[in-house]
Amino acid sequence: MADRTTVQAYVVERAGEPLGEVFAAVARACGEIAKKIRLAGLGDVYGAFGAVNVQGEQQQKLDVFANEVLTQALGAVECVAAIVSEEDEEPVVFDRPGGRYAVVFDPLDGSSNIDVNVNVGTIFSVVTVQGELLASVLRPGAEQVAAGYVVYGPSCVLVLTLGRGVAAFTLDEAGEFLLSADGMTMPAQGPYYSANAATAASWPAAYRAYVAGLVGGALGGKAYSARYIGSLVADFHRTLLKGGVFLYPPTEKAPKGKLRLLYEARPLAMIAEQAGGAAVSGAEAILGLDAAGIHERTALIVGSKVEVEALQRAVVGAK
Ligand code: AFP
Repeated sequence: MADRTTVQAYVVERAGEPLGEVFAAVARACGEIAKKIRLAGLGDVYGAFGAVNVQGEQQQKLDVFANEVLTQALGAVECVAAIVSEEDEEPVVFDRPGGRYAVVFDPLDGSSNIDVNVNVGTIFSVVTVQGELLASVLRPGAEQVAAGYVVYGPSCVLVLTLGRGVAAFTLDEAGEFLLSADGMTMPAQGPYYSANAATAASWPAAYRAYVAGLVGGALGGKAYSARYIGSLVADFHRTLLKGGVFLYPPTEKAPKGKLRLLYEARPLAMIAEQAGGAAVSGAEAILGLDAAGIHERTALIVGSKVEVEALQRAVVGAK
């Protein structure tokens, strides 16, 4: 049963006023995005915006809207020194003395699903700016101060970690995210694996054998079932709640993986670890990886400990 604890109150109590303001801005912006998504069919918001972003992807109108709303909301927060967005080639730097955090985000992940009314999400991470901005955001994800995501689903839920556990907040009718779950834990092993099976022929052999093993009962005799939405936040949210593994392996088309290290893999890895799960890029923990650039891609295997560690063993063994 939801209590009346808002995101801001929760964060202020555990991490202080400045971070509370960052989360209040994110929550406000995501509330606006949720409203826009809910009414998408009634406004002129479906479809392509007509431009291609830095990733070479067609921007959807809602990508652009979500990016603007988050940029404006975070730009008004005194302690935010800069933002890094999937939609912007370079970081947006706010010239202010009190800036101590950079917020890194994917404003609307899975946006190609919008037109068919399938769940989409916002993913974000907060890092401390120490010295040079770029060096600060590229440092390994283990140094993230906080991370979270919003899943725009049948209900709109914001999940966050401040580095001490995981909590969820549900958007109410008045537009406020209220605490709906605290101390969330991921099952140690789950019933599902989640991957784009259409790309399996071009995965490294260890990944193909691993998934065949999951289906064939190699992990404790369980025969895993498949679930794949193609919207990372939704696939991750199910994995967090039900357990199992989400994997986006290297492919021939994307040998380094498709997903982005800074604003997709790192925040979800932090949440997974804080909930008792794990996240690797293959042989290595996601949170230990350095980044060479803000839009760097990675393979991502995230979920329950049993499945992720089994994958890691398989990849290390294949080397
Ligand atoms: P879009 O934002 O372009 O829809 O990409 C979504 C995404 O980055 C992520 O949300 C999914 O997990 C992944 O792509 C799905 O990729 P495939 O279509 O290659 O399975």
